[in-house]
Amino acid sequence: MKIVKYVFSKFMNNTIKKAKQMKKDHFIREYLKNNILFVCFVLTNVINATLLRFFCMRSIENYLSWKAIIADTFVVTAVGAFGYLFKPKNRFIYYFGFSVFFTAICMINSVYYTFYTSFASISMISLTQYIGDVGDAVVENVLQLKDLIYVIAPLLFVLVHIRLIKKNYYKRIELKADRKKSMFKTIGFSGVLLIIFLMTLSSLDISRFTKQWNKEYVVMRFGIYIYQANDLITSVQPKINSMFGYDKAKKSFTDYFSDKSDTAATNEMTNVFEGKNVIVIHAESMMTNVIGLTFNGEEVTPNLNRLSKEGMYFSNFYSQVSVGTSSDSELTYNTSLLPTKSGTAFVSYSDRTYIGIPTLLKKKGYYTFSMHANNADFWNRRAMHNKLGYDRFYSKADYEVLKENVIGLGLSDKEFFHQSVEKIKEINAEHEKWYGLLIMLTNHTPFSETEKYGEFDVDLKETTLNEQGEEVTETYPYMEGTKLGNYFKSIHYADAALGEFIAGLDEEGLLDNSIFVLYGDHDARLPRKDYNRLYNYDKSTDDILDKDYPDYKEYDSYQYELGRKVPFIIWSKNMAGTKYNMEIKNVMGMYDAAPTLGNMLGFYNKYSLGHDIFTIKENNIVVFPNGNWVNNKIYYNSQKEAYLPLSEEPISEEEINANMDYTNRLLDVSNNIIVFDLLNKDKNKDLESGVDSK
Ligand code: GP9
Ligand code: MN
Repeated sequence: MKIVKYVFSKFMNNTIKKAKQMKKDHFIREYLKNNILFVCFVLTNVINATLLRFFCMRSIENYLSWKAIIADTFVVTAVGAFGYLFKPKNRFIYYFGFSVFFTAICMINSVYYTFYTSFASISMISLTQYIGDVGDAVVENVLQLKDLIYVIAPLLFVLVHIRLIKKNYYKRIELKADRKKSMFKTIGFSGVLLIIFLMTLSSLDISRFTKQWNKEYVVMRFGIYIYQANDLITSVQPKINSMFGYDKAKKSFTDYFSDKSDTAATNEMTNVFEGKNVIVIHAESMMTNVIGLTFNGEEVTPNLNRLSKEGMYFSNFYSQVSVGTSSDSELTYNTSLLPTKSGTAFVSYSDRTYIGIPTLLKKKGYYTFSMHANNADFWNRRAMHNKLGYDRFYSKADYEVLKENVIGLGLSDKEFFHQSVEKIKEINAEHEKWYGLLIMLTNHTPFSETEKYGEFDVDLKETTLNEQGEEVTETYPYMEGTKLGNYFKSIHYADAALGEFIAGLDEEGLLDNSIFVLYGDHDARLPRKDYNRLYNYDKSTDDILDKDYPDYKEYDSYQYELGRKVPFIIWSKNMAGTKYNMEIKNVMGMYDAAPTLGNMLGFYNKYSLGHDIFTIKENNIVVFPNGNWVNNKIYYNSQKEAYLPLSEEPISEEEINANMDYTNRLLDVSNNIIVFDLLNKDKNKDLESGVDSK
């Protein structure tokens, strides 16, 4: 009896399952039958977007990135949902129109990627000099099959449409259709997709999305359609920002510069390096606190230590970056302006006028170049290096990038420098005077490829004598395995690369008539707790010392913020022991670099916001984009509205208020210059003569 019951229930279960399955099949079939145009629209456009990723970023996790697939499906279904508002016979026009539009996005990006290894941006349209380049690119590239493959989508669509007409499809579904219901159901479905998508986003995804400069990353995570919409917004925003308030902005600009001299003040450093070749190193994430640091007697940065000892070392130098990190540093170093309040100057305001160091040196007969073995479009450098006045930008395409020479983001610094020496040698042979910027890359967060940095222990080794009088070495983990520890290994590598570069230049005689300038672009954003471990390590517990311990060195939020200093060094081969070999302790910011170098090399830009440190000396103040500021006496945190005294000198409230006003004024003037393009002679007719804006 039990067996009969069992067999019967098994039979019934199977029958129900089959019935359900049939119902499901029936439902799918019915859905497909009634929504064939919509389904076709969604599939073709999602496949196109996936194909684009496949052709551009040939790695399986990129083109099959499910986050991007969900995002693309969301966009296409959301757009497609409104197709239901049209009568079935008119719906084709709507879908076809959008299909052509989406296909165009994929095709343009496909062509653009082949040439620039990056995705297209609407803002490029405003950069007229690029239209020609891209136009040529399209023509030369038009025959590539991979760029045409996307056309299959709208063509297929037309074929489906013709077949549906023949089958009298549109009339048939006209009778059944509840158009609004279908639309709301589809919107509901795309809403679910959106929620799923949003839930998968990490804070890194969101931050990269808002900055929009790492285009490959954004396309990989958000899909091409959202990327392009975001690009439209970020491109249009600066235009909107600059539509209102021009007169007020111009007045604040004129007022600010009215009492500034048209010529530079002179001092003991004026023109001392005039006519010298200049090599500038943009040292990625290099911080001042590594200088002089040792582990088990070994220097973390022996070469940097040497440069700082032999050269002119500015030991209280701050970078002034905002969300534009590397690019903000380049902006401020070159133009003595501060980052913009929203967006980034390099990405959002690349069509503005800038007075960069290279532009000014070109007027003195210099040949100017920049070198960075990464994609030229990273941080929109292709456009901006031209704007800043570099005659030539050597980017990834100019370097041989073998797989074995890649660390982190790209070509290793050692290999980059090695290949760059050859290029500088050629430049030196062709040009009488030259100025070049080299942007390092390997010492970039997350500092995780420690096996590639070479041997450098950040543990603690202690050697003692045992009872028998033999040496015994005890090893404690100390900074091993921490992010800061990995940073030290990485910076040790970067330092060695610098050492090899200097030796390479010297071998070719390229240091003989040159000065070498190095700036750290920004801090490495390392955890504060790691610094606490560095300064307060308790080897007996392998942990941080107790706060009550007498030797405990508090590394509080102020220390952390002040500890974000970066090195600024001017060095030349035989500088050691000369009058130039000195440490300058006055606070200094990235915006003081151009005026200081200008005084030494013989150029002047009235519209600098920083100062020549040898003129302003101890009266200098460094303004940060978040409204904080520091001078020799105080570090002021504007978010906390609190300060840390840095000297014994008394501090008055008036002094603090005056500095706060100065900070706000400077940030406003800087932002206005960029947003309203106030250095453009054609737009700002009152601009004084003598300033040749590009
Ligand atoms: C990109 C490199 C790093 O080419 O300069 O930029 P960052 O992430 O430091 O801004
Ligand atoms: Mn950087």
